Order: sequence, then C-alpha cells, then structure tokens
Amino acid sequence: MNTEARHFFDEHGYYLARGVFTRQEIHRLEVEFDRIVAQITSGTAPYAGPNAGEDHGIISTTNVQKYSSLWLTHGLLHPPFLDMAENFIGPDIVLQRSSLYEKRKSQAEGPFHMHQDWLYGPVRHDTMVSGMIHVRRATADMGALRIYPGTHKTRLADAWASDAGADFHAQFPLEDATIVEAEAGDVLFFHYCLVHGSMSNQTDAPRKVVHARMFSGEDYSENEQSSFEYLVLRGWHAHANVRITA
Ligand SMILES: O=C(O)CCC(=O)C(=O)O
Repeated sequence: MNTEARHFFDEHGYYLARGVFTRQEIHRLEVEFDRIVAQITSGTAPYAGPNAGEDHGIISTTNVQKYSSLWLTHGLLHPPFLDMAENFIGPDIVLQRSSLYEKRKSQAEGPFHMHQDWLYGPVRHDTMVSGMIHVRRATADMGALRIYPGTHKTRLADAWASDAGADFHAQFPLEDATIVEAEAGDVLFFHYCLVHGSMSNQTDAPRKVVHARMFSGEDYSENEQSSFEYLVLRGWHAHANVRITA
C-alpha cells in the first residue's frame, strides 16, 4: 500500500501517478491507439462516439478492451497500473467502462464543461475511480484535465457536463480550476465525484488519453442491469447482485 498516495487521494480526490507505463510500453499502446482512431475516422460516422464532435476536435470510442487485445493485456491489466489503482479501490477491481479520447486542435469552448461522473453510472458506495492513462503528454494548451480539488466528498446536484448543468458550470468555471499537466505514461486517478472538465486543444499536437472507470468488487451499480457489461480486472466481483450463469 502506498500510504502517501492514498492519503493524498483521500484529501484531494485525485492522485497523479508518474511513469506508470514506461516510454516503450506507452509507445506500443500509442501505436494501437492511432490504429483505433484511424479506423474510426475512416468510417462513415467519425464523430459518433461520446462527446465527439468536429467543432471541438474530439474523436472518441468506448471499451477499447473489447477490440484491442494489447489495450486489454498491456493497458488495463498492466500490473503497475492495477497496483496503483488498488491503493484507491482495494484488491477487487471491476472495470465499468473505458473511454478513448483524442482531442485535436479546436477553438471551441469547452468541450468538457465541469461535471461529476457519478451521474453517469452511480455505484452504491461511491467507490468509483477513473484512471486517466496519458498516451501522450497533456499540457494546459493541449486541453489537460482541470479539477476542483477536494470536491469529491459529496454528490452534487445537476453536475452534468451538458447544458443541463449550466448553473453548475457557472459555479465551477473551467478557467478557475486547477490544471493537471501530465507526461506520456502518467496516470491521473480521480474519484467520480471530483468536479472536473477540460478545454480545447490549442496546439497542433493531439492530446491522447484513455479513461478506465473502475470500482470496488464489493460495491455494485445502482442500476442492476449494467453489471453484465463489467469486466473484473483484478480479484473478484463479490457482490450478490452479480449473477453467475452456467
Ligand atoms: O478527457 C477529458 O479531458 C475529460 C473527460 C471527462 O471529463 C470524462 O470522461 O468524464
């Protein structure tokens, strides 16, 4: 147990773990990331993914582990990644979903207004944590993640990223948030109640990340049906509402 990381996370709602993937490891994952993005952009609906849009330069998809064995075995199951996640989640780690985002140059506002993630998949005991894997460096100009440290202790009302959260966005402006810059191979772990968002990428270098949203195997979804999509990354999904069928 890395007690320093755990302590920081408990107090601030996030922890930036440096060099979880070596240069070589993250480079292999980047080549695969680029293949996935090339396939999306050569298709008929390049902007069909979550939060995607030509105007704000986002290309996205979910659950890379379903169609990339490298991302499954050398990304989400990478032992140093799960060792670090264990500090915040415990020994049983369940993947709710992963999301890939490539953010290209754009002048659009946003594109991720401040929000909390709990609204997009609440779990009973709020054990959900995102591991944001930086495939390339993310600087302020490139649209690095922005956060309000310490906001992770409560579920806030109307904390939507969409226009439904307009009052929330006025209360937590993107401009005043703390910017978390990171290098390729770093992982930003953050609690799903931490207020976060990000601005556009102002540079010619794309920002590339994969978020892995994970929760404790002892916790469970407030929506029972969603358990069928989950993937145990480490340990065991213990809760009785997970049906194991023959
Ligand atoms: O990758 C980003 O900049 C933000 C993504 C985000 O807010 C989310 O996935 O909830």
